[in-house]
Amino acid sequence: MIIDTLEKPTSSAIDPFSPDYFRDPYPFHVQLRDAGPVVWLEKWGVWAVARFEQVQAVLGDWRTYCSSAGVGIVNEKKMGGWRKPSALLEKDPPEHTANRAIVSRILSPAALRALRATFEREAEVLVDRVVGAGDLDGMADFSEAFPMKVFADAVGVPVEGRHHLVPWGNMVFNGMGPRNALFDRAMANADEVTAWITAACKRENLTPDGLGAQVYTHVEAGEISADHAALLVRSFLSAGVDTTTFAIGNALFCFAMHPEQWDVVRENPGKVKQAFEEIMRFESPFQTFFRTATCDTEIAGTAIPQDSKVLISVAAANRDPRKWCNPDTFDIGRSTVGHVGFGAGIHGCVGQMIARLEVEVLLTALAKRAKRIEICGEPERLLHNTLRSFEKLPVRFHA
Ligand code: OVM
Repeated sequence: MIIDTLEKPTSSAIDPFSPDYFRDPYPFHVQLRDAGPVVWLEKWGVWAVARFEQVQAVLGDWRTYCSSAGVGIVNEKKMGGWRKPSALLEKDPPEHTANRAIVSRILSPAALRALRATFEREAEVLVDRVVGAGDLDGMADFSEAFPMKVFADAVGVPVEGRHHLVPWGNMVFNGMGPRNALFDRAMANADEVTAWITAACKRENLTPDGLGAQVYTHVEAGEISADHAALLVRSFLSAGVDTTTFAIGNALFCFAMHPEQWDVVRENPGKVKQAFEEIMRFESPFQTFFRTATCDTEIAGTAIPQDSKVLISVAAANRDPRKWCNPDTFDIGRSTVGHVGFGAGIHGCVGQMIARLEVEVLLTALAKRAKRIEICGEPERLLHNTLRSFEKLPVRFHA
């Protein structure tokens, strides 16, 4: 493409991997969106898109903005990554297509229907345990407890050592950021955690009836190798725990801060689904990731050279006033159509239906029993390179 009217790039000193940003990213999102359709981030030497229009355009154009150089800040094609690349997240078509088809079928609507009754039973058990139980940590005791039970059971992960899923998720998602203190802390026990995860992905360590075991039916059919199956199972364990844990934590916080909207849900549990979409828009758990330019290109007249890393702020896009009315208002009654909390395009979250099932079932059970969700202490914000939620969320569920 020949472009003769290139804009002078807008640059910014904003650091999206700094504690100030993690504590409250939203004022920075305003600045990034208002700076222009694409912004040069001086601190890290990467581009950033934060407006809805450009986020959607970049996510919709995998040929120009690839995933196979990693979706973190590091160009893994040039530098290598800290783990073997994911067969889904860090692949482009055609490999991505075949791998995604396998996982997508395993997470089909029929498969999820079969999980619902178990999820509902476990939601009742957990809600029973927490409602009226006094001061709790909404993260460890509720938000993490549920996926760690139902999702790990569904995949067929061994119960023994299951706690390794938490530091693994921390490695995966903090590992997409730059080599800062969060990155290093996440990797502190990497060898032990990786060894456990690697073992857990093997056929002989998975329950015979779970989602993980189903990946291995494609080995028996001669379509993929056992190593490749293990890599696909690893995606379940990487993408499926932190994301849902933090989404549930964000839901608790939103409803604690907006008790009148919790009342609406309690009176009409049919509204839980729509409420969850608003939570995904308003407090997207997975806020920041990257694509890499495969060729010299441009965004709204600004030249983006080949191999540029482009930071995508789905969280900023989800509050772009160019797209949403009163974007900073949490409103479970609004239309959330088009939110990019699950990403968009060919890499749009393949697990979004199981995530929705988990959260819907859990919040529905909670809505039946808890009149009020009270924040009973100072919430401790999660400082994290790519995810937004809480480290600790002191909470009381009132019967
Ligand atoms: C994967 C993977 C890891 C993290 C996130 C994700 C949001 C996928 O290993 O495939 O999707």
